[in-house]
Amino acid sequence: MTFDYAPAPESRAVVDIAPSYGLFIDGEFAPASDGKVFKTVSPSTEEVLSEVAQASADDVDRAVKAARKAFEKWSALPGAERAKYLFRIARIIQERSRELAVLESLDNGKPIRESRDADLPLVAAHFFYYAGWADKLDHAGYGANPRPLGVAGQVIPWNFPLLMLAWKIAPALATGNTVVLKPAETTPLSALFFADICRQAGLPKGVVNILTGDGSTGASLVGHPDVNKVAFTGSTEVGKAIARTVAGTDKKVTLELGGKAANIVFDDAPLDQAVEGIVNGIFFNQGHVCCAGSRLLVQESVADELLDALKRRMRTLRVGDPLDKNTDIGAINSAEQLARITALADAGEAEGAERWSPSCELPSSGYWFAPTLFTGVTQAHRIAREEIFGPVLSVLTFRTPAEAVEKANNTPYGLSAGIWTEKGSRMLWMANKLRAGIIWSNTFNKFDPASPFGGYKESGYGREGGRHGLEAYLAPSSPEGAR
Ligand code: TAP
Repeated sequence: MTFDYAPAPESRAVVDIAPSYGLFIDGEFAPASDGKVFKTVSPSTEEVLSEVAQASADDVDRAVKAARKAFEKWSALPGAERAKYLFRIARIIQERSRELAVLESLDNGKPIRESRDADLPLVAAHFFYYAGWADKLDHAGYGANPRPLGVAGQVIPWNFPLLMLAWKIAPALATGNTVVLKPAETTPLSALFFADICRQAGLPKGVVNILTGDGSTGASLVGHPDVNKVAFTGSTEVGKAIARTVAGTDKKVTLELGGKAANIVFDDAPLDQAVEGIVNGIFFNQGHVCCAGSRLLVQESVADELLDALKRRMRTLRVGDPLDKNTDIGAINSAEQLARITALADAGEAEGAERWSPSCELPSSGYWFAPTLFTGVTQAHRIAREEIFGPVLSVLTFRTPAEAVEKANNTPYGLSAGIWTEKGSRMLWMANKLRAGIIWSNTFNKFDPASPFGGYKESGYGREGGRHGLEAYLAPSSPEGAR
């Protein structure tokens, strides 16, 4: 299937999607051992994009064996040699970035402007960043000759398919581990294209294996006795199940789970800038963002002014075709996710919050949800407590900084927070009081491969990104310092 993404003939970019894909094991694409397949659809059209192999427990075993075999040589390569492969992968991603951006928008539903200008540049940046560490691990602060763990079993969600893959695979390979990765069921395609990039880069067979499948494939991978390290991004519920599976084993685990971030606006904040940050915080990627600013806490004295400006701005948001460069909000990733968002928004209304959306026409096929604002929200409402993972903002007010902190921290999650104020002293005071792994001030949703990312409380443990991200893939060095 060929898709044209052609705003102008001279900037034509095309992605070729095959009618079917196999699993990527030991450098080859092959069908599942029991022949099972599933369909992946475009959430903006409900059109079937391709049929993909559904990995069985036997396939998991084959992939882990391939990764184990490859580990011997891969871990023994000098870091500078591993770096060459990672740099090569990063460059190919840059070269193929338009194709990959279109693919990501088709399979996920996200606006092309975001996949092109945010996801893809960050994916390449991650590989470049960790390529740079591969020959400097002795200087990472883990003692001389830090050792890789072995085979990493990695399970990722559907909201940033290629970016989550980069967060997982780049540090694992840089540190000398080999990988078996399972992408989410609704977004398998970019991981399969990445498998092709690994071949193009000449990566030795078995170093990266991609197993498409559902939750049962993820569970088999996590529970496989020869997996040394588990890296998971996804829901808190599945994260807890994974923690139970690995309890009592010597597997090392990192969990990046849900969030319910407070975006806190003080009366001295630059309000126009804050409005942009609020919009970016909750409507970026349809709100399918674990660190989304889904609770707006606004100081009472500026609440009316801010909400007026926010509504004006929301009226300008365009919802629709992900491949249109003017689209701000694309499709909801799946019918199931749309049902979850709808149910929670309905609960918000039923519990007494006031619902508002700008008038906007939604396409007739596909999965869509208009940008939505709830005012009159109390801390007891489900929309203030539960992760919606959609374009729905719950607004609460506060009077004092202490009250803002109390409300912001009143959640089982602890992933991120935003602070909008002109006062540097207040930023620092708040940053110390907020129980969140990432805190932005006068900005939101800023990412950098050099910056560690991860949560407190039920948002999980471990950090990805930066020097800290290496730690998750390294064993402490032996007393002799020998590998
Ligand atoms: P999940 O249902 O948790 O799925 C995540 C991944 O785990 C998918 O690949 C899924 O496969 C797989 N999986 C499902 N059940 C499993 C099991 N029992 N054992 C092992 N793997 C299993 O989450 P989702 O719906 O894809 O993503 C939304 C959630 O992820 C949100 O709560 C969001 O906050 C969180 N999230 C967190 C972060 C960070 S960085 N903290 C980033 C992105 C998303 P299937 O696709 O086949 O179900």
